[in-house]
Amino acid sequence: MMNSQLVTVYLGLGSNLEDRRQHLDMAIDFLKERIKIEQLSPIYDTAPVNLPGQPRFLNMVVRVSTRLSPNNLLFMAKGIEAKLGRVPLDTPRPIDIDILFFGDQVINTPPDLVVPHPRLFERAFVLVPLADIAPDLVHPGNKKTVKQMLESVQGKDDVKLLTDPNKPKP
Ligand code: PH2
Ligand code: MG
Ligand code: MG
Repeated sequence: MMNSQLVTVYLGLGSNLEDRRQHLDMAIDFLKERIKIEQLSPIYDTAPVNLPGQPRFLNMVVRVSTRLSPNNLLFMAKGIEAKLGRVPLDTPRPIDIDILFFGDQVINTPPDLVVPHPRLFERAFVLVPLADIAPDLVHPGNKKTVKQMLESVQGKDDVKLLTDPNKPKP
């Protein structure tokens, strides 16, 4: 079989079920078994968006490189969500793994695979950590950089820096 291209992918991770920090760590460990983790953003404590009454989230962004196809990567991400106990209901989730960017590809096969993520430009909980590791990344649809999208997004004040996972734990 022909080897497919190595592609840089940005994943958004979110948890709003305790232990949130441990759920992020476990998701990263599962990801490491299948794809190469290149960089982790800091972790932010964020107000829930469009989920009234739900607890606050921890959110972060991960840069990975992979030869998996978008569909296979999505399948893997759903598998990790299931392993961490996610149920397909509107209840607090141990982990949500979203494909934010897949190289500079534009993929439109709703409902499951729409890349870049259709709501990332309006989500401070995605753009703040993304800007920490990829401020100059250009959105292939709207041609804006992450930094530019971050300037016009609302809700940045309730995206609070928790900790930088790249620094050793105290
Ligand atoms: N994810 C959602 C909807 N709302 N809010 C925050 N703060 N963080 C999330 O990850 C999040 C959300 C849908 O996946
Ligand atoms: Mg999501
Ligand atoms: Mg999701």
